[in-house]
Amino acid sequence: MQKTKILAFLITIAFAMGCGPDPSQNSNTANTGGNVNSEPDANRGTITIAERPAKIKEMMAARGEQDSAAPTLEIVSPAAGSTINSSTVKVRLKLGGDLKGYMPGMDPQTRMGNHIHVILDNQPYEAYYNLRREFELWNVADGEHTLRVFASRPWHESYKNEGSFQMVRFTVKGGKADASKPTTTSTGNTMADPAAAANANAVPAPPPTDGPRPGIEGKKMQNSAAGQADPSKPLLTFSRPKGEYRDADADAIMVDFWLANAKLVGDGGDYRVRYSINGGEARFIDKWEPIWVSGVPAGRAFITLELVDKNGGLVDNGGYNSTTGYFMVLKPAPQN
Ligand SMILES: [Cu+2]
Repeated sequence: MQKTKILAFLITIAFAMGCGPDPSQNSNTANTGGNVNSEPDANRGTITIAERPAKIKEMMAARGEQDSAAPTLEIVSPAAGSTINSSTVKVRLKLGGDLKGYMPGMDPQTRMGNHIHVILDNQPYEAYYNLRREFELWNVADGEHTLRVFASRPWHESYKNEGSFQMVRFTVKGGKADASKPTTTSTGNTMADPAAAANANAVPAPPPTDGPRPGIEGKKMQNSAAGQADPSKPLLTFSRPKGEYRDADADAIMVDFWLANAKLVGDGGDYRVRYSINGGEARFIDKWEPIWVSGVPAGRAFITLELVDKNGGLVDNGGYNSTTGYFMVLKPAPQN
């Protein structure tokens, strides 16, 4: 009897330690929350936190001052609250702020460069490089939508300064989007520029004013509608991981997000970001900065990112504060 009591007590302690958030843990390493599912599963791998990869540190150094720029964006179009009578929504942005040389644009050789992450509703972001031309969202369904944008570095890490993030709501009415073909295969890092679109075979031959054509960046959208996200309330915007991670790039995968109207506990605030990879152990990010995770097994993977309060309760905002993103890990077979 006594033994049973002690055991029950120990289990209670273990439960309290293992399942409750620990406010004393303010760093982003190894602070473990509860198990979403404690069953061992080979597909989940053993996730560890990696250092910022040397390759990225080198890119940061090579960029000099630009890496500490504070770019700001303004959504010129679609205007907040506007109604668009077309399934093609033209996004036009104005870049400002303390740029220190920051300028979006794709290097034709490396196919990399500074760019803007453009998010319709809560879909995965699209990359927008040439701000001199509009970015087109194709096949946008009738109804209310949310557009979110923020400035990004070539390796998809967002600029986190005030004003880098913007959000508007708009409506599409009588747009005649084709709801029967809502989705194109998400190719992740690859922009849907005309060449890529031709390669992907994913987009059927479009009419000349809606779809891929020379010089126009754009993407065919999935069928989605706006959530009731309040731009004045705590809002977590999922950004990375996305797309494909190959070989060495799969060794350390960046998890990055934008956070509005909320401070994480490690930054002196009241919130935490909870994440879980492939349905595995829930972990916490307590400082607003990217983390890199190692050990994600090869294959299709997913990550759920959630904004929670100190007690681990989901902070809801129109359904956007809990988002699951899918990505692909492509590693060479281990050589024994
Ligand atoms: Cu990006």
